[in-house]
Amino acid sequence: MGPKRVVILTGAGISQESGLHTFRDTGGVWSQVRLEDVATPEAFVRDPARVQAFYNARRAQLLSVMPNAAHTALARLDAEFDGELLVVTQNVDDLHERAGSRRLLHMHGELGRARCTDCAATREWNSAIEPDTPCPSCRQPRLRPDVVWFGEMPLHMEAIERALMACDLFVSIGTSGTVYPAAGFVQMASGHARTVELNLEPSDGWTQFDDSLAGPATKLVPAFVD
Ligand code: BJW
Repeated sequence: MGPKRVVILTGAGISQESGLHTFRDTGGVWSQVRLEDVATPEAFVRDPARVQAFYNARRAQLLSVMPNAAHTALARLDAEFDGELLVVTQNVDDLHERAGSRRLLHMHGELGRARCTDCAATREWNSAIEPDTPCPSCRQPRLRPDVVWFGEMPLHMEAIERALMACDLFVSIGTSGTVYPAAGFVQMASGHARTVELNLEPSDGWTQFDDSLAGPATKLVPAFVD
């Protein structure tokens, strides 16, 4: 009998072959810019223009990349699997939904959305946010990318924890497993679920998984799904 309740966690590695940098690999985002300068609430208070420029560039780049075979395989699973399925992505790109995934939660937010720090309204946002761009709801120039920075609370945690406690298969794809709380998901699923890691190379926490398969996501994920 196959699994009935599946949770899949994805990280930057699943989008690497689409042309998006990961964070911690050689040449990754955090080797080009210090995370303390762009991915904390304190950085945004200190230098909002710099933080907006960093996200404006990534938002523009996102328009030029496409989902790859790994995203497509997960979308196929979404369409065909008649048990409970939840894809939890740490990625702020929209490649899962562009591939067709529907049962999906973005725990670190979305590059394609803006949030007003004044009135809290969020909305789709695919162009640049300049320091003087007004919020369409309250007209205050207080927009920020709707992403989760260090020290901020990740999104949808109740629904994610509920799914993890009930799942019988947990699969982690393309993540270094260094950022919490996502790095702790394998422990939450262990004991009642089979846990599998699919990553370019074994992550630091690979020994916590029942199985760890090494290779590129575009090869491993379609093979795992089919
Ligand atoms: C391939 C591949 C290919 C390459 N195929 N694979 C407990 C202990 C210690 C610290 C903490 C803790 N709890 C919380 C913390 C603090 C902090 C944290 O975890 N720090 C650690 C660094 C230690 N966590 C937080 O602050 C989080 N908030 C929180 O916990 O709130 C609770 C709270 C709040 C307030 C008060 C009290 C409690 C928030 C974390 C937010 C992370 N945000 C970022 C930026 C998002 C926006 C943006 O994109 O700019 O999220 S940081 C960045 O890292 C991004 C990613 O989602 C995240 C994870 O990275 P990921 O996806 O794993 O990428 P990489 O590069 O690390 O790994 C890629 C992997 O892919 C590698 O292994 C490659 O080998 C592999 N790969 N090519 C397959 N082709």
